[in-house]
Amino acid sequence: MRVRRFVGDNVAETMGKVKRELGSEAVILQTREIREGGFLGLFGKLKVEITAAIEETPVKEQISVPKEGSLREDVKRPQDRQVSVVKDSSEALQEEMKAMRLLLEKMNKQMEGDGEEKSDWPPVLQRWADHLLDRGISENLVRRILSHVQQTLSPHEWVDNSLVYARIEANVRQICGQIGLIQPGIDKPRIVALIGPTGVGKTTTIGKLAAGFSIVDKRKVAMITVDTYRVAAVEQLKTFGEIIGVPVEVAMTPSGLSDALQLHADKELIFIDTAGRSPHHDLHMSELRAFLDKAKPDFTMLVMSASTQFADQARIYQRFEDLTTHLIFTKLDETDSAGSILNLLGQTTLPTAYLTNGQNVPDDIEAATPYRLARYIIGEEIPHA
Ligand SMILES: Nc1nc2c(ncn2[C@@H]2O[C@H](COP(=O)(O)OP(=O)(O)OP(=O)(O)O)[C@@H](O)[C@H]2O)c(=O)[nH]1
Ligand SMILES: [Mg+2]
Repeated sequence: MRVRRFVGDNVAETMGKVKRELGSEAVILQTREIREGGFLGLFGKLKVEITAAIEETPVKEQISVPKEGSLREDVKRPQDRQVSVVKDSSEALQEEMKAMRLLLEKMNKQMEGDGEEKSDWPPVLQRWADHLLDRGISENLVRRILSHVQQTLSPHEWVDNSLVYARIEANVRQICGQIGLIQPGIDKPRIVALIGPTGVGKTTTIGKLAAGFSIVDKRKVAMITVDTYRVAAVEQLKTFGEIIGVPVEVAMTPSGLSDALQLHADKELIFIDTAGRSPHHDLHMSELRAFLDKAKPDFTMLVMSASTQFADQARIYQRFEDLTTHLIFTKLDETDSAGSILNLLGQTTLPTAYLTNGQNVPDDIEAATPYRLARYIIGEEIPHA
């Protein structure tokens, strides 16, 4: 890992230097304001200092210790980060081993016939059971949905595919009934923060929402990113901002976030993009909490990918639950087993806000409705005998 210190007059200029020297994949290790010149640093010019690093070598070389006394105090800190990178990879290994152990336990249970209790359905309903299970809906929910079909339709109606589909869909819609969409503020901006694990589509979804509200609804919108961990993350939001004509601020610290919010007090909507957080990483979670404590968003939307398997979704949900007011499901175009969403919605009273189904900004997003959710969850096709 190559670690470098950059100094500039402001964040944008210094980030530009980082990008030019180390490229977009550089990782920001530390950002702070410093005074340069002046007596003992007093009354000097306020500058921004960014310490950044780029991965160049295999992990084992990251633990090389710098020569004694060769680093100044402020440049030493990144070294702590290097250690934490190594710690991170050992945490990841532990997680992987835990996941493997769970998988083995599950396989053992299945081999011993000790899995979830299987229901026996009349053959005409069994294909529906298989279809719903294939789509990732849990055995318990499938049992609940098909019992409802059995109880509300008479046996001669079970062969009527459209009737059974409609009954299942109505039941699924009921489970997905909680919906909550963003309403722009009237006297002061409504603040909307998107949170969630890495790579689920937070930034892309903010781009889609900001474009929709500003271009289609003609609302006054601003975006703020607190994801300053990677240079590329800031660039990504800035690019969206430039294309759709929405201002983008970069906030390095919770108090910087307050300032950025203040700057846009005249807007109707402010979107806050956060860095992807591993739900297993306590430090990351407390950093996120510090930003949210400061911003006090009106809506804190947990973004989850529909293509994540249910066990992981459930863990992510548990970890972010107390920060979350709404849910967003992304990547619905990437999976045929969005049933995991139903398992989750069956266990929460949090409303769903938006669904995204592709990479195109701003088109691939829709407001959630119980009807659309049910369509994604059950699929459109009728299972054949
Ligand atoms: N197929 C598909 N891809 C999507 C969707 N939403 C986002 N993506 C893609 O997912 C990838 C990650 O998206 P980002 O918006 O950067 O995700 P993020 O959650 O901000 O990621 P981090 O900031 O790194 O945590 C990009 O390639 C997006 O184009 C979607 O609805 N469908
Ligand atoms: Mg992002």
